[in-house]
Amino acid sequence: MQHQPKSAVANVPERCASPSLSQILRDEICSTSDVSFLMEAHDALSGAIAKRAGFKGLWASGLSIASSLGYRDANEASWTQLVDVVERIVDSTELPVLVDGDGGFGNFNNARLLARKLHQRGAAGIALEDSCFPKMNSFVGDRHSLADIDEFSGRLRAVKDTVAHDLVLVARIEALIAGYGMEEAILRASAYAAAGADAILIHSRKSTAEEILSFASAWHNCLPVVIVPTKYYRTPVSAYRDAGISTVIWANHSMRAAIAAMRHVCDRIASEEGVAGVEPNIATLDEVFELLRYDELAHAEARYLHLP
Ligand code: SPV
Ligand code: MG
Repeated sequence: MQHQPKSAVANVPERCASPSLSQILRDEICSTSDVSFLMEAHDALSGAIAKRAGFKGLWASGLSIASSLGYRDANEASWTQLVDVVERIVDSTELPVLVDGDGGFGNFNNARLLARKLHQRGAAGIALEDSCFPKMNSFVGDRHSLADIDEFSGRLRAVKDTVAHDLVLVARIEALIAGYGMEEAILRASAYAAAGADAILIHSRKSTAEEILSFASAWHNCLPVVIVPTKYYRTPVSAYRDAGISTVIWANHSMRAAIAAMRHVCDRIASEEGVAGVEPNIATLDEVFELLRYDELAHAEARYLHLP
């Protein structure tokens, strides 16, 4: 996936000039020629690090963004907080970002407002799940209530009518999470395809990929299939390739890595009453300055800042 930066100036985006990002995401998600990957970002820094690692597209994870804001993944963060974070991720990375829009924060009207605002802030796509507001993270508890198929299809149609081709629309099925079984999942996938979804995200809480591979086999790629192998993390990507999966989302690993690293460093500094011990194992300040492109600012100053 190639992406030409729109703006040569770091952190100065071309507002709302993102059909190209959306098209890039569409080409990736809708291509079945090979599997593509989206890396989780929960802020501009994690987005920049993912970009540095070579990822060409990002997943603005609801769980990770909520966690970094100190909220639970239960619609505690507002949709305006979500779009603010997404804007920073897009501005700083200039990568296509698929945004986890949860259930759309309400009914069809809330969902289309969210989608329109995400488009305005430069997102490339939105994933909407068939949960009820307020949602609960798929891996917490076992009483997830599913939205009515027709009502959720209305949310999808409203988003499609509002942002048409400007945002990739991924319909996420929580039927397997909620324990409804494969037949219900396929029924929902067909309904969401008819409602205008560009791709289907099938989610599973099983520790093996059996369930999502059965779905892929029954679904025959009627629409591209997106998966989130958080619980079935041992499955090799070759299995997804063989199954014709279009997109794999690594959904929360930067956030969880950050927790482990910050916990470790805080514990050491607290117990050692000093920072000498941790210094070799943390990012240098030069790395920080390089990541955030302080060099670009210096060049810009030389060019534009003529002080008397
Ligand atoms: C997220 O990253 O917020 C997701 C994936 O929706 S999951 O946490 O597995 O539900
Ligand atoms: Mg989520």
